[in-house]
Amino acid sequence: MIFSQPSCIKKYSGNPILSPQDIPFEAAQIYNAGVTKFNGKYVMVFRDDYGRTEADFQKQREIAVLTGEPYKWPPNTQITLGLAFSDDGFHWEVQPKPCFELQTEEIYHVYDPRLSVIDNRCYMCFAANTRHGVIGGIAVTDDFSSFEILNLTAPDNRNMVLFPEKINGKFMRLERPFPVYSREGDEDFDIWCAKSPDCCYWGEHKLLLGRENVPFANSKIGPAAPPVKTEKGWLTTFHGVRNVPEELYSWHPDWHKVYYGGLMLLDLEDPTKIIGMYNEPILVPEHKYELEGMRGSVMFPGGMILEESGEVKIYYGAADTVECMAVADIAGLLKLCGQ
Ligand code: BMA
Repeated sequence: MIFSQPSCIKKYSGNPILSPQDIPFEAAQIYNAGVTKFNGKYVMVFRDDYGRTEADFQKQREIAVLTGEPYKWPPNTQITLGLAFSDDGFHWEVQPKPCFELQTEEIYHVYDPRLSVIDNRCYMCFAANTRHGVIGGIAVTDDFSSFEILNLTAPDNRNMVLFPEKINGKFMRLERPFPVYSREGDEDFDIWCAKSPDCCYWGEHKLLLGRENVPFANSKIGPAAPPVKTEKGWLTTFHGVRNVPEELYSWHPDWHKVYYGGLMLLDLEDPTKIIGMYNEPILVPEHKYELEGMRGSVMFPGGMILEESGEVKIYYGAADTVECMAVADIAGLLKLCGQ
């Protein structure tokens, strides 16, 4: 199935907006950033994978060919989260040091940050790989130098995002647990939602969107950028994965997944109800920086900002290697969702 990029969403001509060479500390891939506006500035927290370059992947390919053994991933990958500020949302000033790490005997590293400003505090959801599975976490900060951890989930869960305000007095989040027994087939996962009185204790879990209701995904789906409030409802991106038979460009062999950006609209009063959805992807890989990288054809939105002018900035990781953005106007996006 071939999809085309909707014409109302324009990829920024200056893409990528952030690449490994822009980072003043060790960086091999920069992607899947969370972006918001906080204290009058645009703020980005980005994922920085280091210790594993294209040459290391290539070396492993040569070893596999020479020895006839199965391909082994290059060792020593590490991940940290970096911080950048911007006055216009397009040009970024990267801070000299990473801003957040969480390493314990149990937790290896955190990644895929998502930012939401609620009551003038900046909340950051993240995923964490642990010895006993993948978990989601929520931290809060006022200055990006100290963070308070509010919640860590049980495995397996990730891709959590918070709504930017309390709804009927409660925090609300979208999340993507990955149950293996109850869904037929590999990696067939859905989007759930949950509520909390204080952002620490979470309950009222409910299925929001089943993968089977996303026509362009034949594998897992999950939240992407945190929702934005519009007159018509909560507009939110999600990611939808399509397994394809042909091998896609990747630094390692056997990569068959296209990650698309999707778009849906949730009810303002009760965001557990979907009131509109675009049946095709809103972010389709088409440029070299999207098709070629550590894992080609991965489009992963992590930030969406609605400006007063009606302009919408969408930030996305491309090919698990660089950070990019696209611009749309709110009327066009709502139209895609049937409004
Ligand atoms: C997921 C996460 C994302 C990544 C995606 C595609 O499992 O690791 O950060 O973009 O895979 O590789």
